[in-house]
Amino acid sequence: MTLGAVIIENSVSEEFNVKSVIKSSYPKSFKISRGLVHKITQFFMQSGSKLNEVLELTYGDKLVLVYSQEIDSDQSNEIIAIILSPMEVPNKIKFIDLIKNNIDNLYKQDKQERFSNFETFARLFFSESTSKKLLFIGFPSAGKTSIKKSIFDKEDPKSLLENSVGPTRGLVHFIYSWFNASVGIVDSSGQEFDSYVMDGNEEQIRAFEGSDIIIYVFDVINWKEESEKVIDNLKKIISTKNAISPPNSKIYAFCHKIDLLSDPDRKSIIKVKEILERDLNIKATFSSIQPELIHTLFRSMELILKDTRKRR
Ligand SMILES: Nc1nc2c(ncn2[C@@H]2O[C@H](COP(=O)(O)OP(=O)(O)OP(=O)(O)O)[C@@H](O)[C@H]2O)c(=O)[nH]1
Ligand SMILES: [Mg+2]
Repeated sequence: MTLGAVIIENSVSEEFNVKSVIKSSYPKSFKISRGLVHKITQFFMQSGSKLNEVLELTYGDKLVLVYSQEIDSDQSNEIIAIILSPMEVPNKIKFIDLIKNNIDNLYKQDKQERFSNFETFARLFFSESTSKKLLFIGFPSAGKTSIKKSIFDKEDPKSLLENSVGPTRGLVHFIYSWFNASVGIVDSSGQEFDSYVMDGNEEQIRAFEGSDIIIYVFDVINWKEESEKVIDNLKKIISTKNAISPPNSKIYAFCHKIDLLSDPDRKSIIKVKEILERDLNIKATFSSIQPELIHTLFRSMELILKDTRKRR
C-alpha cells in the first residue's frame, strides 16, 4: 500500500525564510514528520526548483515522488509528495504516470477546492497499489490473533490452542505476502471493540481507513449466549465501513471455534449463516483452528482471496 500523500505549501517571507505548511493529507491518519517535510522542501530547492516535473527522493527504504506547481503569486509554490512504501518502489513508473495524467485536473480547481478534493486525487494512488489491507475485528477472545497466526505466521494450531497468545491491546499492524500479493494485516483488540465503531474516534479511522477486507470474528459461544450483540456489532461494523473504508471493501463474518459445538448445537448453528446472509447481506463461514477442522479456516480464507481477486 502507498504510505501517504500530502500537499505542502511553501511561502517565502520577507526575510527570505521558507515557511512550509501541510494543506492536506491522505489518509487522514497519515502523519508526516516535520523532518520529512523539511527534507522534501530542501530537496526540491536543491534540484533547481524544477516545476511540473516528478522528482524522486529516496528516504530510507521508501521513495518520495515530489511534484511542484507554481501558484499564482510568485512568492509561493505547492509541492505534492507521494510517499511510496518499499513494496511499491518497483512500481514507481506507474505512480509517476498517475501523477502526470491527473495533475491537470487537480490544478483546474481553485485553491480551496484543491485542498478539500485532494482526497479524490490521492485515492488514485491507493487503488492502484497492489496490496490489500485486512482488518480482524470482533469479540474478545474470539480467536482473531490465533487465526492470524495460523494463516499468516504458519504457527502450529495445536500450540496456539494449548498456549493462549493472550489478549491483544490496541491495533497491531503487520505486513505479509499472501499468494504473491502483499497484505497489510491489522489485528485489533476485542476489549476495545467499541472504540473502533465509535463515530469521530481516531481509532475508528485508523482501523477502517483503507481496509479492503474486514473479517468479523465471533465464536459459537458468543452466538449461543448473546446472538443479539453479535448482530448489533456487525451492524455497527457495516455502517463504519460504509462511512470510512474504500467503496469496494467487503466484510466477512467468521463464526469461529466450531470444535466446541455439541452435536445438537451443530444443527442450530447453521441459522447464523442464514440470518447474516439474508438480513445483513454478509457472507458468513464457520471456522476452527483445531487440527481436525482447520481445513474450514483455510477454506474460508481461500474464498475471501478468490472474491478479492474478482473485485480487482
Ligand atoms: N476451542 C477453540 N479455541 C480457540 C480457537 N481459536 C482460538 N482459540 C482459543 O481462544 C482463546 C483466545 O484466542 P485469541 O486468538 O487470543 O483471541 P482474540 O480474538 O485475538 O482476543 P483479543 O485479542 O482479546 O481480542 C485462546 O485461548 C485460543 O487458544 C478454536 O478454533 N477453537
Ligand atoms: Mg488478539
